[in-house]
Amino acid sequence: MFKVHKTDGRARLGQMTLAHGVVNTPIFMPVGTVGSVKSLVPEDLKTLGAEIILGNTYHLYLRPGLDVIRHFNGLHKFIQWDKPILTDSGGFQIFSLGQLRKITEEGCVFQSHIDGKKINLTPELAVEIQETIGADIHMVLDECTPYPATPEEAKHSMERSLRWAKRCREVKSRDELWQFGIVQGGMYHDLRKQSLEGLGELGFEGFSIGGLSVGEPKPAMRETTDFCCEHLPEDKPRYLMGVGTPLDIIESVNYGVDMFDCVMPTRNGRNGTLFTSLGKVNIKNQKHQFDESPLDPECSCYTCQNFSRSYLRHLFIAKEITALRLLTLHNLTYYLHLIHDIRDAIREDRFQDLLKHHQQLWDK
Ligand code: PRF
Ligand code: ZN
Repeated sequence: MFKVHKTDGRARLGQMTLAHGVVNTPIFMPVGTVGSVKSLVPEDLKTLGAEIILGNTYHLYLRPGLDVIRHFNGLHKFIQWDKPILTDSGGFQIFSLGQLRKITEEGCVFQSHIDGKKINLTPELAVEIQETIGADIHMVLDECTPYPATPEEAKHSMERSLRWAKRCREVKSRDELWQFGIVQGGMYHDLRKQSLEGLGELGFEGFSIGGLSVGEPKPAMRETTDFCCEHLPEDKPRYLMGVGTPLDIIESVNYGVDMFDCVMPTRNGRNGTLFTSLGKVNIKNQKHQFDESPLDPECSCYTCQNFSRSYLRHLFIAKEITALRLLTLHNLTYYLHLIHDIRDAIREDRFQDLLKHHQQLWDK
């Protein structure tokens, strides 16, 4: 069940009741590609207030494989995370890892990056894997249209995704688990409209907006998000896949997006780039060498409550694994706090003020 409790303009405050619990929206989902959010344990994620995490079909199918996941009756028990999990269907990961051999009407043929074996990921197999994982929400297999694409290329790709979505819907077997359709169509409004109307007939529990943040200019991404949200049904959750920066998230909530995932807080944290209430901080910078202050004076995370920029810089430069963990903890805290700030602002009818604040903070 999904319920929108409150709106402020087009921004929505809602709740999804899933097999493993309730998730408040807007939501940010930390990425745990192979079954762990890198450098963290489930206890950390609970302390951070994560309500749902993301896993990847592609990676989990190759390793540890379905026999191990079946042995544990699903991913939740295997990784000791008892809250909701969302999985992506795998097509996008094959495409972005450059493992793609061939896309046919049947599916994506690719070579395992682990043992070189040839695998055909069909829509039917993508659903079987995700239902075996036991993901509370799973994605249909889609083809992420590259950018740029001609109208003809985008049309063929979108139509194939639609046919695959239909095949995924036909083999879905576990009623308690949700399945989302993925809107494609490149930057073309007419194609996006055909995509979401076609998906609309299939009875999905929610909709993802795919094919964005693939190299297009920001205005194109914003316009496409705006257009999709305007035409998607109001009573179903909307998930903008793989997005984005703090400003991308808040701008997208302004159009009516409910769900986000991105490797940015975790990956950037491990690269020494931190998001703070004062903007971006590069912890490698010499100017932090003697700095006794925390990363972010407004942050309540373990890292900011205990350590100086100077010490964090030292750990990072010394390549200590503790640095990766401390910086990941901070960045995820920043993202999850941002989501809480967004919810509070919607609840109190001051979302536009929060949006303006972040536009000024990040556009400078
Ligand atoms: N499709 C799928 N997963 C995705 C995307 C997509 O288009 C994107 C695009 N940003 C991220 N993850 N299945
Ligand atoms: Zn912090």
